[in-house]
Amino acid sequence: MPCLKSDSKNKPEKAHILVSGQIVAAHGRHFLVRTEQHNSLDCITRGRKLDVVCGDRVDVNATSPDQGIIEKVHSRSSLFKRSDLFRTKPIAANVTQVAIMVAPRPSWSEELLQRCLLAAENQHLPVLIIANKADLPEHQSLLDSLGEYPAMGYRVIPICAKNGFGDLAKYLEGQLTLLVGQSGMGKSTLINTLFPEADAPVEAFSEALDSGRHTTTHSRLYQLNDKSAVIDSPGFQEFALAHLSFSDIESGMPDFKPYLGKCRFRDCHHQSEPGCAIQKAVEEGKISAHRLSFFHQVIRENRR
Ligand SMILES: Nc1nc2c(ncn2[C@@H]2O[C@H](COP(=O)(O)OP(=O)(O)OP(=O)(O)O)[C@@H](O)[C@H]2O)c(=O)[nH]1
Ligand SMILES: [Mg+2]
Ligand SMILES: [Zn+2]
Repeated sequence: MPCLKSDSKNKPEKAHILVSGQIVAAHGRHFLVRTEQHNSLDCITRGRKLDVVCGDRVDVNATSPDQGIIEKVHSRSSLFKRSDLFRTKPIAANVTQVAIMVAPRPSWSEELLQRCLLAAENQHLPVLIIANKADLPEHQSLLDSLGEYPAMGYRVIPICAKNGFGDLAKYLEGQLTLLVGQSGMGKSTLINTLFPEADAPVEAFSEALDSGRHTTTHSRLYQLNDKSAVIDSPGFQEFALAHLSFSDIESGMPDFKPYLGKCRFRDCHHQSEPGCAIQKAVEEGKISAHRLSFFHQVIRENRR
């Protein structure tokens, strides 16, 4: 129940109401909060330091029937983010799984997919890989390229978001799913298919540049039912992981797991050390060579 508070002792009292809710849209320093009473409030934060993202649970001081000030952010069960040397870019809070969308056109990047996987692993979030645009002839080669990911524990779900969502709905049930991916992969198209009233902006990608047009500029949460929701997010072209330590990166590679702790040297960097269990697994074809070079690339980048 909302509780009534008064501002001062003697002056005519300006009552305000404290309510709890969830951030369903974040536009710079403006936020849309959906309250537990199912009202929508346009909000700003009390202090500039208060970091708020889509999915956050917050306490709001409702200053009018449709406006408020965010006073407090509740502790988060997860925070999916990327970060470079200069700043951290939180993307969504409290999500329970991450759906990474890829598609054959515009060109998708396996490296960006792997970076998202590391960010999700770091927050212990299960991942769905959505292989969109099943109607395009190049889709089979996309699926072939994703062939090794199920063995790492990632479900690969082919869909044609333009026309439907196949059996995806069952994977969304009971989850707060964050939908991420490069620009132009079809995230907002899927949102519009899942939520016909959503009217999320969608735009054709640029054939000339072979890339999306960054159509979605702000994250937005769409409620599927009482227990399930999906957050659409802006597409990206890079995904830095400066917040991850060597051991975060190591333990974020599920295909490395059976071999970790088995190298001759405890501080092995899996480069050219003798008795390295990871290099041996690569030689024996148990880990793909491109996964080890991706690992070294992220480590090198974070060292800089
Ligand atoms: N052929 C085909 N095109 C699709 C499909 N899904 C989406 N598209 C097209 O892909 C283009 C980009 O779709 P969006 O939904 O805007 O992509 P997005 O991932 O939200 O892009 P950003 O908001 O920029 O991150 C649009 O022209 C869509 O019509 C599909 O299943 N098949
Ligand atoms: Mg979009
Ligand atoms: Zn090693």
